[in-house]
Amino acid sequence: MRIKNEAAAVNAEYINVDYRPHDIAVDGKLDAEWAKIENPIKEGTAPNGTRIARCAGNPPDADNLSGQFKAYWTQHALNILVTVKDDVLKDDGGGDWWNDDAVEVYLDVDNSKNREFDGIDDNQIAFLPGRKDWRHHKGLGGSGQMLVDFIRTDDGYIVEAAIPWKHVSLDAADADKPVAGRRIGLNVVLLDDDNGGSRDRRLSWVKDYDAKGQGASHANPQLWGTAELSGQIDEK
Ligand SMILES: [Ca+2]
Ligand SMILES: [Ca+2]
Ligand SMILES: [Ca+2]
Ligand SMILES: [Ca+2]
Repeated sequence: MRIKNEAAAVNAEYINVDYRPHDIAVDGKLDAEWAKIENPIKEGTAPNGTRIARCAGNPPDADNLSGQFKAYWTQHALNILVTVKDDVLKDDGGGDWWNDDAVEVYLDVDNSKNREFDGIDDNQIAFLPGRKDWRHHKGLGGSGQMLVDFIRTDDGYIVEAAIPWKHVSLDAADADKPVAGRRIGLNVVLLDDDNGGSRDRRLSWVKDYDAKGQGASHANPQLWGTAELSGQIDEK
């Protein structure tokens, strides 16, 4: 198991990720299960989800761009819910989808937290509400079917996704499988474009910007937070 390579330090950003037997339903509706997911963090709990609110300088108005996420794990996938407020949805970036509205999920499955993508199990996956589609931008892109629901709301959008462990290098069938106690590197990022052309703003779960105020976690897994898989597998 590559878990032995886990970085010694635990980042300040840290959540517990509970186990559930079933992945999300791709049905165009917010799954009821999410209301029961709390993702306790080290100091207290986050009943409405963990806020994605870090940026350089002043944060935007909540209606312009704000959001939170929740997660749970199954033997098949990491399930994640990202609820986003965004006043104007844009999808004109073509191949440069990072200039549009998007949710990015970063996963370092062995929590090695290298300074660069390790080519083993570090992944950048983008979910694009304007196209109801996703991209595996950096990482493995292995087998396993990605399950994704995009739900438009009055003030933005919701992404529900089940990211198969096989897709990001863990295989439930072999020795390197998801188990309670395992820690994975994680970050969740929101991208916002409101007027077409290039991206307008960006928010991150972890504080990840460099001295120039640019987001740096897209290239540096060392900056990512930590999610610990918890709970018991129900074998029935
Ligand atoms: Ca659903
Ligand atoms: Ca906006
Ligand atoms: Ca890694
Ligand atoms: Ca927007």
